[in-house]
Amino acid sequence: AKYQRALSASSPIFPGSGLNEDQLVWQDAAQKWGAAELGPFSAEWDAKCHYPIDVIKSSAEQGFLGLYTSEDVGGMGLSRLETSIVVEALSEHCVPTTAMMTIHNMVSWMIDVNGTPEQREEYCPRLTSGEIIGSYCLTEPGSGSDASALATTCVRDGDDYVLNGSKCFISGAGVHDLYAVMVRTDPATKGPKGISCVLIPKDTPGLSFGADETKMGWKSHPTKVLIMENCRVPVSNLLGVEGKGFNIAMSGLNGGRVNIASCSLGGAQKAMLAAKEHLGVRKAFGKTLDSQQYLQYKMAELATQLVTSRLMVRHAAAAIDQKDPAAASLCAMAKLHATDNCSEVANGCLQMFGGYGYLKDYPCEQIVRDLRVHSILEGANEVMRLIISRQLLSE
Ligand code: FAD
Ligand code: 2MC
Repeated sequence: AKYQRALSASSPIFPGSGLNEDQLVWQDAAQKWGAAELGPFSAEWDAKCHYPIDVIKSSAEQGFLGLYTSEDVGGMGLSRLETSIVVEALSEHCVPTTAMMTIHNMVSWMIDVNGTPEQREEYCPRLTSGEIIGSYCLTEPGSGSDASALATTCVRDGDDYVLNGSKCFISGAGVHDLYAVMVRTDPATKGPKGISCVLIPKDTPGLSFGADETKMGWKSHPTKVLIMENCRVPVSNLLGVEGKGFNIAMSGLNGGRVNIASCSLGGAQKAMLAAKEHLGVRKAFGKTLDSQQYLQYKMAELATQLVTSRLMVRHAAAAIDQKDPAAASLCAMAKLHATDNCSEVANGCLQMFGGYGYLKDYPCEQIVRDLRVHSILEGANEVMRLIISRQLLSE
């Protein structure tokens, strides 16, 4: 049976607005899979801090673990715009699980475009098929926003690299199988040019993990410190060339930022659908809440914030597809605008539930917690302002 959409095309927040047939097919597939495999379990995973890694792995059958990875290594070869549409639809059903899938997709793409033929062959088919899952490791205890100040050392010893240092806040750490780690191969060169990207399999001697962080949201997957103590990998695990690791990391993050912003869209959309339904049934002062003009106008404002966010996210995704020279700034703008606005949308929807909004029995409470971190990670929104203003003022 055809999947029944939650909204008709005449709704101003219909996410299929302006999409072509192929895009609508992908959106439907993601909606349908998310509604069956994520939505019914998301609250329980959150409450129990359960990481549904098996569900993530099973999504490979739908193509969701290699959305924009090339087809010759098992990916779907989708555009970033199509990827954003899929990610938004999935995250309507579970924000943190979808977000984790986007980090994995980013790692898969980084290896696809920067890897040697041997690396592509070794890793990409296993990543896209869900046999292995990847993490992205840039942040260190001493360097978060100022990422190119990273201090993890990577010294060549014959045919090996020996790594020492630590990464913090690593999503999926301890569970995932492959870590794309940004390290300093040239200690004499401070800043971005001394940085390289190295692939470290989980079972590598010298690699260990800290305890699970206790978080406000994104509770259904682990976040841990990753520790490298004389961790030895073959030189063939270098991704790209020495000194280009920061560029690889940043170009991965452009897509990452669009995808995280897409996760915010899905969360906000879900919150709006729930609030809309609630206003139609909850009575106060003798009539349902949707007859209060204040709430009607508030809904209109929130819907406008949601739709402007969606437009910016899709514009930024298309900018990557079109190799637009302003893509990095457009991605930063989309992330800044969408993550902050969608958090406001989710919080505004929570408010419309009154006291019930604060309860875990209703969806907005979890969405507000899950969306909050999107303004911090994959580059804090203050850094997005830095990226935009640098490019704006230098042109
Ligand atoms: P800091 O850099 O110390 O910044 C602190 C505050 O100062 C922020 O508000 C920041 O915006 C502001 N600030 C800093 N510099 C400036 C400036 N020049 N102008 C104005 N304001 C400024 N990292 C990974 O590498 N991989 C992961 O998988 C990953 N997953 C994460 C998951 C979670 C749940 C969280 C919370 C974080 C994750 N991170 C991950 C790390 C995340 O990317 C960093 O937390 C983020 O980049 C900010 O770095 P920081 O925490 O060191 O903050
Ligand atoms: N796209 C493509 N290239 C980029 C880029 C981008 N978005 N940002 C920087 N670069 C390139 C830049 O063009 C330059 O290239 P080249 O040397 O070839 O000319 C190189 O990278 C160095 O750039 P900068 O000179 O701008 O480097 P700087 O040290 O000033 O840092 C800044 C730039 C602040 C923008 C960067 O450190 C940053 O993005 N910080 C935020 C860190 C971050 O996003 N962390 C997220 C961790 S992952 C995560 O949170 C997850 C949940 C997975």
